[in-house]
Amino acid sequence: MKSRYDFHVDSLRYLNDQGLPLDALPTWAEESERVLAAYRNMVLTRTFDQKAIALQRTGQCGTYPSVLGHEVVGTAIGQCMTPDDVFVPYYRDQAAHILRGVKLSELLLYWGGDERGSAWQDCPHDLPIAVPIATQCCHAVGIAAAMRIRDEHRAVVCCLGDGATSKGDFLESLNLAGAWHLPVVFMVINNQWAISTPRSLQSGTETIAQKAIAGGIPGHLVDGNDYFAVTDQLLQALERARAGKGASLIEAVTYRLGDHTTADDATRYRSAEELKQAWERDGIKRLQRYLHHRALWSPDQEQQLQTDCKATVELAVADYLAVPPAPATDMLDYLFAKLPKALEPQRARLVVRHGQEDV
Ligand SMILES: Cc1ncc(C[n+]2csc(CCOP(=O)(O)OP(=O)(O)O)c2C)c(N)n1
Ligand SMILES: [Mg+2]
Repeated sequence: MKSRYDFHVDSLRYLNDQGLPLDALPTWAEESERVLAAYRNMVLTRTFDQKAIALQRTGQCGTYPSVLGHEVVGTAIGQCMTPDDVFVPYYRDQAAHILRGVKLSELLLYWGGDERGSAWQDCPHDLPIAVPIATQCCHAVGIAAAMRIRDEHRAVVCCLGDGATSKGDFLESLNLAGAWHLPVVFMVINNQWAISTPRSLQSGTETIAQKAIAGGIPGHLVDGNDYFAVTDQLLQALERARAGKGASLIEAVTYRLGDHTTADDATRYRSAEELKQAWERDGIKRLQRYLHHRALWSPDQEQQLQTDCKATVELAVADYLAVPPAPATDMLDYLFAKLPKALEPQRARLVVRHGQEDV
């Protein structure tokens, strides 16, 4: 019997767990300012994350999905994309949002239950956070199709989780991206869990990257805790997309170090030992060790960074808490072009109860 088609999935890793290069690093890694900026963004993201959880625990924020463990991937995305590209996020992309220009106070506003937080002031063409799983993949290919039709040299980065790759929205989008050679990069963040469903039960495929093969696009596996690997693979995928050569899928293998959201308790379904091992592969620690090896970082700089990040986050919290609540009538006014008659009494009651002007 003849083999008709062989496929392969490549995999990329540059740093070992101790932050030492396993091989020669890509040339762009010589730009130490870029690498330092990445590290600072990861620490800022983690500081923000801790504060957001604390706000939820004290009744000052709604249900919040921790980004703990995803900081490397998000930072690489934020650095590799150009302002003209379009970011199509899911709900655990805080690190990328920050570099795209989203304000921390906007993120808090959104997770505080106020939709006005989604109107990113400084990056209006990035999409809002998608909480419904995988639906953003359809939006991403739609935007990428528009770019292709207009012959623009831009690209879309669409983020999703390992669990999202089991959904039809993702598989249909992948198919279209391949069939139409669309300028989109699917960044699958495989954090080993989809709430309480482990990766081993999520899919029969050995890798998620190989799902790309069915769509006729390349699939790459990267160590999602390795800043150099994620960045290098993404730079190549974006170059390919902008050059009109089509879509790619990158599976970034990492670990969700926190609970699924503040409404979850992961100790009920995963072992302390598994979590401990995952912490040993933490990407922030790994990059910090690399910076120390290269004599680019010192304990004093670390302390200063921690202080600066805390101050930045506190300012954002103050901005967030100072936003007056949206009028309760907004939930009706923005849902209907013309309010149905049956809801008019409800709207009138809201006006009375909240003392708002009927506009
Ligand atoms: C359409 C839809 N179905 C179910 C849910 C409930 N839900 C929220 S998160 C989640 C798991 C997603 O896991 P994964 O894609 O791996 O992303 P992660 O949360 O691990 O980052 C599910 C099923 C949802 N938000 N939307
Ligand atoms: Mg997951």
